[in-house]
Amino acid sequence: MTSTARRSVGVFLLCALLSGPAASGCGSFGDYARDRAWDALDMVRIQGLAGVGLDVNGELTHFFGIGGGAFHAWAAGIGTRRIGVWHELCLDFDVPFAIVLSEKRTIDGDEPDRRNEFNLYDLLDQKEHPYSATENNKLQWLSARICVFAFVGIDAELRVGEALDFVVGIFGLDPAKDDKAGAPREGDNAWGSDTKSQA
Ligand SMILES: [Ca+2]
Repeated sequence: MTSTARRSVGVFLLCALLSGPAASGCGSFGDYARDRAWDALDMVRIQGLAGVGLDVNGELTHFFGIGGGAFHAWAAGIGTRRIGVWHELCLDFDVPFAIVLSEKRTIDGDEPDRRNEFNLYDLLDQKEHPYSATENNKLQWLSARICVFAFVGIDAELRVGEALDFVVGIFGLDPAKDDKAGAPREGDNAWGSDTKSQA
């Protein structure tokens, strides 16, 4: 079993429990329950880490942060629509007062699976794209993250925008536009290179 498959097993079992019985008798309720389960999982990322590197970093939204570092580590916990164990490379660079904020994260691949970068100078110079990200909706901007790593560590993120998506999702709304998206499949960019957002 590949690492991608392993980390999806827990999520798959959760969704199978929710959608399996319902799907046979009422497919739409099965879809609804599965999407609520994914939305709930989107609200936090929390990972225990063990590997090589140093990182101390705090971020409030994708625009304000302090600290930085880099690590290459095994991660265990909750990622984006995945539960399990995976190998992760993370590069952080946050200068106070939002001069530069950058995060690049690779999970089992060469290209960054997840990236967001903001440069205040580019904004002040009115350059075309002071912010860019691989994640595809502005709800991603509302988050609080802390990472402390020195060969072992923890990386935790409360995703306020995704919590909002979960709450209104109960009533059938989908501001994150991620319902029916399901889990990242083998070989997929989990966040979709074709959904790059720029602002
Ligand atoms: Ca949703």
